Amino acid sequence: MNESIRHFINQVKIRNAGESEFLQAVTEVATSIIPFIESEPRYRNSKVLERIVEPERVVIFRVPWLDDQGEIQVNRGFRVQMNSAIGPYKGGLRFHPSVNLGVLKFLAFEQIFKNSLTGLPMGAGKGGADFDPKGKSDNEVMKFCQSFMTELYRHVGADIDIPAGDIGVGGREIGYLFGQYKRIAGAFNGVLTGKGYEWGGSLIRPEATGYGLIYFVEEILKTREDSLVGKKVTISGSGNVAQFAAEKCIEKGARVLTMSDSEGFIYDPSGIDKEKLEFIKELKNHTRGRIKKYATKYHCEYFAGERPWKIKCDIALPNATQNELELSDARTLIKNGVFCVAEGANMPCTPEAVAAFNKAKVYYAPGKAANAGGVAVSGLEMSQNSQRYSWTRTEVDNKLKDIMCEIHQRCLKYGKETDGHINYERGANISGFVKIADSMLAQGVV
Ligand code: NDP
Ligand code: 2IT
Repeated sequence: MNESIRHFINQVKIRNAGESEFLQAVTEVATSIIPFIESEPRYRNSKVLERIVEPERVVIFRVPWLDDQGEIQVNRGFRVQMNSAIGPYKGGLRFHPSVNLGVLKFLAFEQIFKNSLTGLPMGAGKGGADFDPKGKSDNEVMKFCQSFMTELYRHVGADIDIPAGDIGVGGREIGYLFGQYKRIAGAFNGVLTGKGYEWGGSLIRPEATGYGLIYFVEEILKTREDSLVGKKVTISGSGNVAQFAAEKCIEKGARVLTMSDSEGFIYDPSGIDKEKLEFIKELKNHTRGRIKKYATKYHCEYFAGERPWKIKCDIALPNATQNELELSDARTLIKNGVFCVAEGANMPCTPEAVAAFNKAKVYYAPGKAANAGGVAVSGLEMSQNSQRYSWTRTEVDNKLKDIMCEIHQRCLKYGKETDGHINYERGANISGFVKIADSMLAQGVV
């Protein structure tokens, strides 16, 4: 690490002590961007990176609600409005007990570069609460969402800040949040994305992150004149991203061997097919049960408390959460012949794991590029809302494919190394940065 990178990271550390995920994300980006900034005086002299790491605004608020027993519960809500250089703040809401300011700042920071890479006019934000939807009744989830929006509504708006889903926030939660926003604001507009199709949502938004991830993997495979047919794929997670990544893999002729939740993973050597995936969707989206049930139903192995990275595969797709794939997992994957790792989740690979992949010349696609399909179709939902019009499934799906292909091109622009290997991490960071930095410079000292 050179001296200016070390100095920059130290300054960020002092100002954001204890926010380990945020510091991890900043270190990753700064390491690839600072050498580039040093070669471009207009970025260096304008302290643009120093500005980007400082959120424009953070709101923290109390979320009191009554549970089914009539007891008062208190949670903490957040919205990090990170960067509005290229559009209104845009990014998901996460409801999970592990949510804190540092986690949301890391996610909002990643969102800056991701949204920039989509080519759409979206700034960056992220929010959420330390609320755990697991084990709560629909009524409790609704009460919580209503209380959360009762405060959040004054900070968001269709031209100001447009939240969406993330871990623990899917169609059900977006519905409750939208209903409450509409009542308080007295307006029906595109303040949230991920809405139901009948009330302003976009077709393909539920599928977009997972499908987009696989379209991105296909672009990688094209660089070696290869395809997904017959490839062995391991997936972690069994939520929104994992389900639709698996669906697209199956459609493309790959064999999906694993899926997981926070309690363990299932290994199905014969492959999760369409029918088995429907079982997982029903289990996770409606009955809200544990992945272990799959192993009982389809008589395959279940590994309690473990992650799927010890299973031999060609392609690994970490689709659950941050730091779920560590150096030892990376080593096992490399030893077992993995050639592509693409992140459906945000920052699922630790920095040591990423370094090991790059050293072994494994194609490593960072989340800010590979999982950008979700927010991209959110952007398309915003466009449709503004036009008061809906595009067909095929129209949205084709636009998603084009966007993923363009993101891949943007990564190549700055990511190609002298030996021909593509460093997608550097490519995504620099390409995402240039558009933001140029916009900030054009807008003065902002
Ligand atoms: P869901 O809530 O639908 O699913 C999350 C999945 O990950 C579940 O299987 C969950 O298991 C598992 N998981 C969550 N937290 C942990 C944890 N701490 N340890 C182990 N497993 C965990 O969320 P999404 O599928 O929407 O999100 C998954 C990832 O994708 C996140 O990193 C998110 O930021 C990212 N992402 C999501 C997008 C979207 O549009 N939804 C867009 C781009 C990125 P369990 O049910 O047991 O908790
Ligand atoms: O991490 C992400 O990009 C998301 N959770 C989706 C954000 C969005 O606004 O659709």
